[in-house]
Amino acid sequence: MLANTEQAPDMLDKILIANRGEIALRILRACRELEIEAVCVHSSADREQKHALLADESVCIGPPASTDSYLNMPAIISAAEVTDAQAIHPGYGFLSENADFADRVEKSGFTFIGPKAETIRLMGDKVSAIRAMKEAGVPTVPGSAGALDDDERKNKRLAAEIGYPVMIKAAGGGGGRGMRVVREEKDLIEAITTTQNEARAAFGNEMVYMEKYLERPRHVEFQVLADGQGNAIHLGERDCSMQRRHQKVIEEAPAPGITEEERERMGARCVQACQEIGYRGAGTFEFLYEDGNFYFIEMNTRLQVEHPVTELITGIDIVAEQLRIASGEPLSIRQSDVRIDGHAVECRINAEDPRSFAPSPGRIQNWHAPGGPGVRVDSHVYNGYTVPPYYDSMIGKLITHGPDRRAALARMRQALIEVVVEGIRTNIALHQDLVTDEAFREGGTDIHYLHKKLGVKG
Ligand code: MV4
Repeated sequence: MLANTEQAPDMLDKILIANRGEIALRILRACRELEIEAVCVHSSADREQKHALLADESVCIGPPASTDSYLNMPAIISAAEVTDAQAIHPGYGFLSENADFADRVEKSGFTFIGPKAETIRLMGDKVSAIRAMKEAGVPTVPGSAGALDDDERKNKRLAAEIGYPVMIKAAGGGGGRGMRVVREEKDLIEAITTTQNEARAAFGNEMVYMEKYLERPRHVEFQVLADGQGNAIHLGERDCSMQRRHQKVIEEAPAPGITEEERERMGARCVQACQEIGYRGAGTFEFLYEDGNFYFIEMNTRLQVEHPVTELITGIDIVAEQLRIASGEPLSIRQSDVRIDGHAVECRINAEDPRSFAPSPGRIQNWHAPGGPGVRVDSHVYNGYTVPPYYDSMIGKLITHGPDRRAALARMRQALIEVVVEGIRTNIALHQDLVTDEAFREGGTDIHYLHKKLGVKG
């Protein structure tokens, strides 16, 4: 196995990072380890970004609004051309799951650091994603075999067969957009029509499908790596159930209560699915987990915000692996090399009002990072940094690791005491409340836990 610091002969020499914030810095750091030159692009609001200041070259790609900068495909591809970069890393969000962007990157002669455009397209359409997973032997939610048509009697019969409550979801949706719970037959037809109309307006695709609605699931997702040359491995699972309005707040790995046997069985299914669809790069299989059963809901074809918890328990640098795979190297890690060591927890620190959850941009007057054994801080902010109002409010992530869940949580409690962010409002107090919450400390709280805990407040 190659050590992380060795530059293999055929590695990429220079890449462009098409993102901002903590993830741009994370990718830059991986480039430095692999001796790959890094070009960063930034909006005019992001000139003082840490990664822009640290990069080998920086290119301003447009005004502050994302649509004019981080979503501006011609500007990003031009930046790659003028700087002579070989590949483009999209990070997460922005253009990371845009199949047309992946296509344009490749057609312009660059490597897209991610799966093939056709794979992104396959997984972007939830109906085709579920069909592909079913064929590969991944367990899915009981539901319609494909998109619904307008036959009302047939749809009512289908819902009765599945059993109420059911959920109507848009094929073009995902991440919580375009879905509706139906508890009784009298509401079914209107729910289908409304979801279709919303889906047409929001995604330009009116296709909807039906699933059994699971009342109290947990969100458990499996991390995979595949080289597109027939080799694939899984790095175990994460629990991301602690969320508010589809924004994850705390993630951890491994998922509480998941047995080694469940991990091996589900991991093997995900690996097999990767091989069957010719997957390439890092990816995540999202499942709902309820009463000991896994149900596939979506696949993310990108690096995820919460990748560090998996890195800490496996010792594998997921971003470095993405860069090796994009360089055309076969996977250097075998499944038998992957060991789960202890437990890791991640708290997402957001610049937001603790009561309203509204973004709280502004100048950070004082920033102090926590430290000590098993503490990792992934953040691009510094003393005097101004959080711009144009983008996501996440300003960094605290990630702790320990020999077991109790130890990882104890380190997180201390990290949350040590961290200082002054000048803007943050959700640090919420995290302090959560890591001392009795039910959360027990482990295994479901996706509705935070909503219920916040009660009238959230
Ligand atoms: C569901 C569900 C219950 N039953 N599907 C929300 C985001 C999208 N990825 C899928 N989502 C859900 N699908 C069935 N059949 C509940 C959710 C859901 C959810 C899932 C994961 C994490 C947080 C969530 C919050 C609300 C609803």
